[in-house]
Amino acid sequence: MADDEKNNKNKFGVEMVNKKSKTGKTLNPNSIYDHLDVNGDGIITDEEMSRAKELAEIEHTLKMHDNDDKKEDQIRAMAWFALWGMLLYPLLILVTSIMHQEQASQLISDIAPTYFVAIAGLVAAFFGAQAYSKGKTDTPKK
Ligand SMILES: [Ca+2]
Repeated sequence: MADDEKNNKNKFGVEMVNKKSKTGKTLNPNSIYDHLDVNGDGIITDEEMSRAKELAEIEHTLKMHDNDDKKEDQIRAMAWFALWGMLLYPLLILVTSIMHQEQASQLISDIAPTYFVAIAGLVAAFFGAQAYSKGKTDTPKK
């Protein structure tokens, strides 16, 4: 085997890669990390990499805050709905009674104890969760 002809191949015929070229990494064409090269010089520096990471973390935090906000709104709406239901429940009995729907009136009255206990539990859970999450996040408010 003549060394000068196949100087880039080892004895198995596999092309040897020059070790020097391994120090600089290259991205795939159309890599999903192309956007990390902010200034477009074709080199993703450590700085660009860490900045992208910071931005991703900030984005994530903002999204989490947004989600928490929506969740709290939802829970608050639910608590209000439950309280209004509690308030209007006796009224419903009264209305059915006035309309001489005695059976309906009786049925609603029968459900009342279960309903009130369930709603009370729900509202208690709401306030409990509020107190718990307030105690857990003792970071100062903005
Ligand atoms: Ca760059």
